[in-house]
Amino acid sequence: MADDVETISLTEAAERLDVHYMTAYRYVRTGRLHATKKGGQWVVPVSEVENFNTASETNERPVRGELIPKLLEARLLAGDENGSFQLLDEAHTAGASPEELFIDLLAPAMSSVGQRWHDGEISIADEHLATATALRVVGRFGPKLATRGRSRGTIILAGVSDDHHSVPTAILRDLLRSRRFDVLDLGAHTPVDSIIDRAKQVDDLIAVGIAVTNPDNEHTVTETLQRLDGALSVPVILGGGAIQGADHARSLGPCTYSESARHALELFDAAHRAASEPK
Ligand code: B12
Repeated sequence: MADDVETISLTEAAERLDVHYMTAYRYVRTGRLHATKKGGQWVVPVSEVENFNTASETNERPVRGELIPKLLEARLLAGDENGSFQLLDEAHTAGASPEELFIDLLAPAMSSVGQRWHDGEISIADEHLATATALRVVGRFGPKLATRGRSRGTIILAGVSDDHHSVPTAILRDLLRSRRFDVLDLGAHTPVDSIIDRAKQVDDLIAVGIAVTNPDNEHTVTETLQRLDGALSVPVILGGGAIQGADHARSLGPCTYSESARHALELFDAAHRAASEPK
């Protein structure tokens, strides 16, 4: 913030907005009120407060859905775990479903981070900070989405060897847990032998989910699918940003293709139904 910008303390801003200090602080943490820290104290441009006041009626309600991915992206790029968490938490309190939180709010924020990295607008360090913060927020939010009740069986998720993208399986893990599956997320860059070893230790295995996000890794994907097909008798659900459609998935090897996160959830439900049918 330029030195010539007239600023006031957050306490003063709260008074001028006629809200409690903590409400004004929440506006800052969720990115609705632009503020910076000077000497350890939050300061707010006077112009921000004036602009904010004119739109006060919308600020009491949770942030409108379409605004969240952009605000969330800014919080993630700032490494602001609390602010990112709070944005999702408010949307959750306002009724957003687990799918809406992670697929419609978090995933687009991360996708925009990727596009801005690709366009050279942000650095690899920025992308890494946003990703590390996203993983912390998913980890913190996940338990809020888990539902009680009898387990519907176990699902193993993994990214193939040489694919270092770990958010796709982290997100699907919590969405599947919210549907009462036990989920073993082996994470990114998992050798196929390890997937097979772990799968053989599970007695209620429903399916294996493979996420592919790195486009330069097809031979490893093919080897993984062929090995899993030979070793396991459960469906292997394949999806992710690097899979360009059903034909592409089929060309890579034996699998059930999922075109989106929601489609993947439906396919895991179908695998559960198939596994529950009397033999
Ligand atoms: C973070 C990131 C990285 C980080 C990953 C760190 C980490 N711990 O995760 C690092 C820096 C390592 C990285 C590296 C690279 N990356 Co990168 N990365 C990203 C970024 C910005 C975010 C990924 C992410 O988390 N997305 C959010 C989640 C939610 O992604 P999602 O795909 O929507 O996930 C959903 C699907 O998988 C879906 N789904 C559908 N069916 C199924 C089935 C199953 C079983 C599962 C689990 C999920 C699933 O559900 C998920 C949840 O909603 C993306 C941008 C983007 N558009 O995603 C680029 C991006 C994926 N990366 C890209 C590239 C090219 C690379 C590199 C090759 C760059 C390079 N030359 O070095 C390397 C490859 C490294 C490697 N060996 O993997 C490109 C891929 C382009 C393409 N598809 O053609 C992207 C799109 C950036 C861009 N715009 O160009 N990357």
